[in-house]
Amino acid sequence: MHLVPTTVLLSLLTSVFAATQFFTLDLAYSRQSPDGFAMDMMLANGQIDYPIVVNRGDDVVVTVFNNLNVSTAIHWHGMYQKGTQWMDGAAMVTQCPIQPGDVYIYEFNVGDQVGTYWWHAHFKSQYINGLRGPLIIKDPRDPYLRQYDYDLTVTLTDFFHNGSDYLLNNIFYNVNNTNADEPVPESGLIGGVGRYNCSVTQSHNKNCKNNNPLKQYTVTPGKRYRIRLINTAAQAHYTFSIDGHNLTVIEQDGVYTDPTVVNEISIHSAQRYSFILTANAAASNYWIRAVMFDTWAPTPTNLNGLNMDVRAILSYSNVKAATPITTKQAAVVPLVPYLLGELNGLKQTDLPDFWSYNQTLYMSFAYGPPFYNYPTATISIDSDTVNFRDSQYVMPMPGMDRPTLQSLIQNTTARLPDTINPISVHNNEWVFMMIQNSDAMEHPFHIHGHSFYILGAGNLRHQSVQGNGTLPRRDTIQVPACVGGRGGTGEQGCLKGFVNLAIKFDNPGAWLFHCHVEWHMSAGLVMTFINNGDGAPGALPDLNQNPDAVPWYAFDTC
Ligand SMILES: [Cu+2]
Repeated sequence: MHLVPTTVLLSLLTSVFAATQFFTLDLAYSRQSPDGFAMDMMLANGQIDYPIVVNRGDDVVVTVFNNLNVSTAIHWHGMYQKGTQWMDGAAMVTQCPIQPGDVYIYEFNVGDQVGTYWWHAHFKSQYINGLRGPLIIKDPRDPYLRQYDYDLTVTLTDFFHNGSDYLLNNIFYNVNNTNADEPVPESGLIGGVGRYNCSVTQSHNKNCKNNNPLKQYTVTPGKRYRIRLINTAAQAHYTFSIDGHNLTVIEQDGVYTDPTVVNEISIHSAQRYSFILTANAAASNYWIRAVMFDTWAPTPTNLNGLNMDVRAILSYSNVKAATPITTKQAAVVPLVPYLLGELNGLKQTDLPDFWSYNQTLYMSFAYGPPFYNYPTATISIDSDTVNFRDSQYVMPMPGMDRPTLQSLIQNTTARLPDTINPISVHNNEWVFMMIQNSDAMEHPFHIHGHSFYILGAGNLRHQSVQGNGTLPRRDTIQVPACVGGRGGTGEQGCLKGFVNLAIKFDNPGAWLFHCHVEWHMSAGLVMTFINNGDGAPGALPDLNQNPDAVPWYAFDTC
């Protein structure tokens, strides 16, 4: 008998399941009242949180019809897009915006990526209007497959009663917004449903119905549920819990984790967790809680009627559905993301030791109103090869500039504009990166086209967190806030928050790295990693040899 290596068997298994999956996203305006207040949203196929569900190894073909009256682009958050860099969906980075009336066909292979992702517009903060939804990759080789009976997705978001253009141009970029305050949402949604108190704002009344029914999830006693939690908010950072139940976390951002039992999960914008919930409590109705935590918290008088304590209901199928009377578990067992190790993943000792990294980057940022009183976010970088100070990212402008990836493909050694905060990396090099936070709030940073390892986090000269198990790996991580200043958190003399990351740049292309708070991104808290492939054959398409290597609509429509 011949012995076949396991890896061969596994790849055979993948190819058996892999298929080409076709989807259509028809982007259009749709009048909805998810929290009781009726307004025009931008939705795909007329549905809030339209889901895309595929299997490991699949080719995914998504035809996007832009029936809006504004340009847009759709990003597949967490997908590496290896070999299809122009499908990443970052407007003016990897493609031209899709003009009103135009079509863009996104086509990519998910490779070995599995788990919980999401799709969202990546242009001018548009996703907060509703251009967002789950992207789920099911895994026939899921090591936890036998530990749950059902698989469901729960989105958390913040909901605004105004559109993104108004919020950006009238509220955020306002000369009177001298504190760079972010727009405050009117409500929070769980599974696309929330409840707004219409009596708070008189002018809202004619479009508003009180006591909007909350989202209800019904469970069968004794059954086990994998719940995929996705934070699709513009800014809101949620503390999530379910009364009377523990949550066994098994996945973060598409990466299996060591099984970790908690009863509270703190989740930032763009992050995802899967946990297993067993319906083994007394048959009853329980509160699902998602409590917003953010910088609006100290000034609750100015909250537009926002109730930061967002609720949904977990109902056992053998009792009558009713408003729960449960309370939150008294002893909190929180999830510590900096310690949530990857299942069978790498340890610190498997990575380069500190002196062996190919490049070290020290990044800090400033957020505030230094420029003509308009909110501005800037990045400073110290590294072996790059130095820039207080530099604000400016998106290449449609009609004037080219998308960054196009500039790179056309001339892989050209100097790219400083305004995109470019950082060149060599193909396959390891980069050590420390992000320092001198601000009073946590900021969730996201990398396109890669995931990063989290080596440690904490506050300088103060406690730090570093596990001795396997390292966490994911695509979005919050940097701890600056704490303990003389005048309180975030004041002068506070201890800066930091997170240390290790990134292997094994994906040629132009990849954004940015804060996922939409307002901060719009203010310029963004930089661009540039990997030109170092001339490796096929690293980037050669448009002279093969003009059709990239679809014409990627670069020719702006
Ligand atoms: Cu931020």
